[in-house]
Amino acid sequence: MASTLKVVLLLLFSSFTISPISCYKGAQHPLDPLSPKELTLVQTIVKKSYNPSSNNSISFHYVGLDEPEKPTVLSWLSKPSTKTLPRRALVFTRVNEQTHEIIVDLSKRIIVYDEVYKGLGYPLLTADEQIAAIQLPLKYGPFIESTKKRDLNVSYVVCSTFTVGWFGGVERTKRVVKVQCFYNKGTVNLYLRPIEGIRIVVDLDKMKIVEYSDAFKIPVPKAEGTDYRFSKQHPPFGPRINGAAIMQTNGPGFEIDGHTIRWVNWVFHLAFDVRVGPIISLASIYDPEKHTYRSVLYRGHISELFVPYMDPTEEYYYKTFFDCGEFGFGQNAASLVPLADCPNNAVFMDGYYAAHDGSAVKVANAFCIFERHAGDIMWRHTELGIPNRVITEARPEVSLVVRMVATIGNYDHIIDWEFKPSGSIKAQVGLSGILEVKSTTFTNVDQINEEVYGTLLGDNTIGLNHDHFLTYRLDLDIDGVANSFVKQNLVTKHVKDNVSPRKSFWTVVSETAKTESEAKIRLGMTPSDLVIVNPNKKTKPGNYHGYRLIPGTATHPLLLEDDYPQIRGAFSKYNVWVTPYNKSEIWAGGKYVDQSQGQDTLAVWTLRDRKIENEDIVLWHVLGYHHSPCQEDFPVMPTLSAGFELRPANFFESNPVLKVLPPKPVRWPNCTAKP
Ligand SMILES: *[C@@H]1O[C@H](CO)[C@@H](O)[C@H](O)[C@H]1NC(C)=O
Ligand SMILES: *[C@@H]1O[C@H](CO)[C@@H](O)[C@H](O)[C@H]1NC(C)=O
Ligand SMILES: *[C@@H]1O[C@H](CO)[C@@H](O)[C@H](O)[C@H]1NC(C)=O
Ligand SMILES: *[C@@H]1O[C@H](CO)[C@@H](O)[C@H](O)[C@H]1NC(C)=O
Ligand SMILES: [Cu+2]
Repeated sequence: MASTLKVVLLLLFSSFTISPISCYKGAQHPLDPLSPKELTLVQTIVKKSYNPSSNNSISFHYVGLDEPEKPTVLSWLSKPSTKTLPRRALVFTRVNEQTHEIIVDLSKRIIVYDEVYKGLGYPLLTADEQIAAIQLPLKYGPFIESTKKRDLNVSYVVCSTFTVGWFGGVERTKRVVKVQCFYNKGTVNLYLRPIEGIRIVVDLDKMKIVEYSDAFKIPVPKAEGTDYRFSKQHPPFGPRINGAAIMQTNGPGFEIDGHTIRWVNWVFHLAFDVRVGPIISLASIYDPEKHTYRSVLYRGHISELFVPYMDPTEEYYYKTFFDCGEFGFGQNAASLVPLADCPNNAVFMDGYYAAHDGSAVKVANAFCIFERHAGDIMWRHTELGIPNRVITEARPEVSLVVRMVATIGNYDHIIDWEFKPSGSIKAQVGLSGILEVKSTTFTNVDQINEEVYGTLLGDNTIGLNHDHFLTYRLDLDIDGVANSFVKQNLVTKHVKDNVSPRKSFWTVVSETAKTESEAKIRLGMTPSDLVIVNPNKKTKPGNYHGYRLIPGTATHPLLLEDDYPQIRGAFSKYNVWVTPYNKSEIWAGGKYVDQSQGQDTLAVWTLRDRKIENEDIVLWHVLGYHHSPCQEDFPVMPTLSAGFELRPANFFESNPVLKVLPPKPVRWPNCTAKP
């Protein structure tokens, strides 16, 4: 056993040194997110390009890596080089009420592109401008009057910004947000205590209230029972949750080198982006038979999250949010809490983004990375069929998880990427946090005599119906960039001519999608396995190397297709889309989502019906929930998860984890804990 171990380790080690992965020691990885230094440099270069003596104020709405062209990255990786590729930043700014699209060459320290964006829609809202906007009502005479009228003490009023959406007008609107206010006296759970009847519109460029009305009043729901802090709970308590800790006497089983993570048979790159949060790049898996790493996922990340609420009344109709493109997953990343958000064996990584003024902001512990020992079984078999013998083989499952939490106002999104030694990649999003509710006069469902657009969760509180549609952009490169998308339809066949006692069976009828229109799929309609294959690489028996998409629950939009929010969120129409790789098609709801009119969505791009067979292709997967709230979601919602799996399908010649080396036994120490 010991000698086998040594041999395998040596093999692994020698192949490591010839693998492309270790060739960039000393140089910066071309897909690294912008460092704080680079963010500061962008700020300096961009600010300098505007006349500092003028009164123009400039705000930064997106600063991210301008991703180098894919062939450039791949050739950099394949050649042993310690040279850092030229670094460029993509920047969206607002100057003089205009949006600028800028590319900064960080290596040459110059702006290489600067154009005013004249199209529809606006960039990400910054955190700072939202903080400024929510202060405005608190000093605004008519609002103070309104709080008095409701017997509310304005010192306990907290407001929040909400994007306004688009509802059919063709004229260009100002960059405005709606501000809704809440009463947090006696609770920190402000979202469960909305102050109804007041309409506030703030112009973000002018930073002032431009519309105000107070139409009616309804008492805010009571504070009692809304607080989620442990210190505010009253008996009866319980149950007590049993604690556990992972012991890894040899430390973590993974290695982090800059942003590159190596674990067991995987290597991948992890980046932080202000808009989409975690980005997994260049995920490759080691094939011990081929003695090499094999590419699986060039780039994978959430592209957009569409959350339309189902209350069409004047006070709530506009709530149709695009959480990535309007608010930013990275901008709203929470600092993860050790031992609660992540287990004790987790390692943390910070994230950085540019603030409103362009300066670098650190999100401490934005990511955690940990080995998951969940007590699951990787594979097993008990053989009872051989007389007088019982043969049992089992291997414990261990996986590697990368986690980030984006808290957009009331909702918390727990974003996980999980890698398994078997070659599977699982992506999962857990929803937690607070529901969006409205106040009502009803205290019991028996009193309800009108449409309330949700569920009565308690006295005076309606949890509003809504959807969550998440779209993932998955640029799979299965053993190379040229891939095809194959629908392996499962088709019922009739047994003819009475040759069998059976009447029917099903068989697989494969269909390769030639163009984008052939790859638009609403899941759940016809049974099929969806596979990205490399049509140029076959296994020994002749099957194409591939990876299967194993979807989770299929959710389809219920809004009318010509309803304005649905036009903007048109990427939710299908659960699967495939497009040819295009560096500028990253954000499924469009580059400028705030107040967009759906002019730049995945649905629009695919109207070109481009060729996708044996091309560099990108798989888009939309998953979601229709969320009709229930009382258990109140006052804070137990995590609800959805996800999917990317799983090798004829990628390996046989079970890739047949010969995993079982973990060494971990010694439990005596009862004395380490200080
Ligand atoms: C800048 O602002 C000051 C005071 O607000 C004003 O007097 C001046 O004319 C402005 N200059 C320009 C170039 O707009
Ligand atoms: C409002 O609340 C603040 C802070 O608790 C308190 O100091 C103030 O007296 C209150 N105002 C009124 C009118 O009750
Ligand atoms: C890439 O996508 C953008 C945005 O959809 C489009 O304008 C451009 O023409 C595309 N480029 C190619 C080569 O298709
Ligand atoms: C404690 O550790 C010692 C030596 O490491 C071992 O001999 C002993 O059995 C352990 N005691 C318990 C209760 O596990
Ligand atoms: Cu929900």
